[in-house]
Amino acid sequence: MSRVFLLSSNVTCEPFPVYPLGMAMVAAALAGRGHQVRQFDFLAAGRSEAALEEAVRAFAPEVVGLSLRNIDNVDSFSGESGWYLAQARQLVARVRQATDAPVVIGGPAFSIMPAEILAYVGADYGIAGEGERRFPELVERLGRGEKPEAVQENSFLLAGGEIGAPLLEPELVRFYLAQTGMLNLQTKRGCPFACSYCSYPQLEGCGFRSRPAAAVVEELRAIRAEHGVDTFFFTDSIFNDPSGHHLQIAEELLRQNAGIRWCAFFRPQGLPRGDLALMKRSGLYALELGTDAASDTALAGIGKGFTFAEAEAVNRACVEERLPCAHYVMFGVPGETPATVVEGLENLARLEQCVVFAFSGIRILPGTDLHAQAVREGVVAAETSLLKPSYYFSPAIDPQWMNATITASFRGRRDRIFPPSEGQIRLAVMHRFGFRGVLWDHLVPFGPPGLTLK
Ligand code: B12
Repeated sequence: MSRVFLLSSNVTCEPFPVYPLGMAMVAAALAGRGHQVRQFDFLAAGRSEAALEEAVRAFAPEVVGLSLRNIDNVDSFSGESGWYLAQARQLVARVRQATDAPVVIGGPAFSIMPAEILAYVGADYGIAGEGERRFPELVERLGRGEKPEAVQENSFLLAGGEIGAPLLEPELVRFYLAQTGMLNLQTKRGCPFACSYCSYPQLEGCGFRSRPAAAVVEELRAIRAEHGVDTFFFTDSIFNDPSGHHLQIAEELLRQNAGIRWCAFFRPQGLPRGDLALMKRSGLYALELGTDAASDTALAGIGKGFTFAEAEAVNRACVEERLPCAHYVMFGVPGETPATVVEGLENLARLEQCVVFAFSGIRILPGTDLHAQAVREGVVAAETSLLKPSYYFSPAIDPQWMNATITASFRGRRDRIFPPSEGQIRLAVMHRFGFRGVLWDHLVPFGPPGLTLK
């Protein structure tokens, strides 16, 4: 049995602070193997490095685990303030002042560029991908005095039915409930789609590994009973699954009378009104839509596999069901031209009673098709490190013109948000006025009552 100190380094509050679920999942796995675990959340601790150092000293760990959720905020307008690795590196240095225990790093951000991040933050070991099996194994090998390899590459380990419950810390639950009124849970892992810019298949595998719906809902009910939480965000890469697992979850929520409200990230394709109605009855209160681009040319340019008309049909079905939805779209993607920017903005203008968050350029992630394309087109050199963000902009457009054109098109509309930092300002105001949850749903006419924000 070892003493393992877990540290969540995430301080990102865009679009809202999220409970450190990855840390809670590995904590549960470690505890299940008989290890003693202390979970420390740097954000909930008021970002106090002194408190971190004190907690590490007091616990006297044999291993420290650092959970790294974000590298950056994928917003090309942000610059240094939206880059989080310097902070993580600083935390490792601080931990080292309090202990000689080896530092192991993991988490979705780490798993995107394991070797480079390990070297940059100065940790001893890293585990890419799922931590539930690999991390306890590593802790046990270290306990036996073995010298494991520094970086363990991702291999997908757990079948859907083996994914367990997080070990939630009551103190952290209280912190996040006060911030957002919601917790998060995963109903499946994996992503079978092949969007050219995205790392989800690399992180979780190309096929869905679904948890049995009954187990998910029992867990939600247990969390509700223990922590008094009634609002959840399902963190699945894509919640709607052509095989219908999302509908099984909805049916099970109804069957077990779970009494929760929930939101998730959806692909805007194949979501007919009847399915939305079922999910709404089960507690769905808002949908985040990975529309990703605003014209058919741009959608094809990133390999989305659906048309804008399909996204528009989903928007219409949401309006008919009076379900607030938000479209996340990127401009400047492969294939984008001045004409497709204009066409895309016209398409977005037609979407009724919904919110649109627009991003300028795409954060290039290693190992993606977009990265290969960016190298081919000379947007980045093959040897350029992607630790600091590089953004893809179609060579056929002038980013400044594009940004000005988007800004002009969205002007005067409180439900059209560009750049993302603009949305952050509005959401922060709503938060100050006591609103909780995803917040953007208050900007839709049939959403909960909102503020009159310009
Ligand atoms: C769901 C999700 C969201 C939801 C979160 C909702 C919520 N309430 O939780 C929303 C849409 C709000 C969101 C927002 C953002 N997200 Co997001 N999100 C995800 C997603 C799809 C899943 C994350 C998750 O919760 N997984 C479930 C948990 C259980 O898994 P996990 O954290 O990966 O943990 C496992 C392993 O990583 C590992 N592990 C974790 N910690 C540790 C520690 C150790 C020591 C070890 C050994 C292992 C280990 O074991 C765990 C169990 O297997 C990931 C992509 C993905 N598929 O992973 C992106 C992702 C994490 N998000 C990302 C980003 C950028 C953001 C935003 C900054 C975007 C923005 N500007 O708004 C914000 C930041 C939010 C915040 N406050 O941190 C990026 C981060 C990479 C990067 N470029 O920095 C990712 C990887 C997507 C991507 N490829 O771009 N996100």
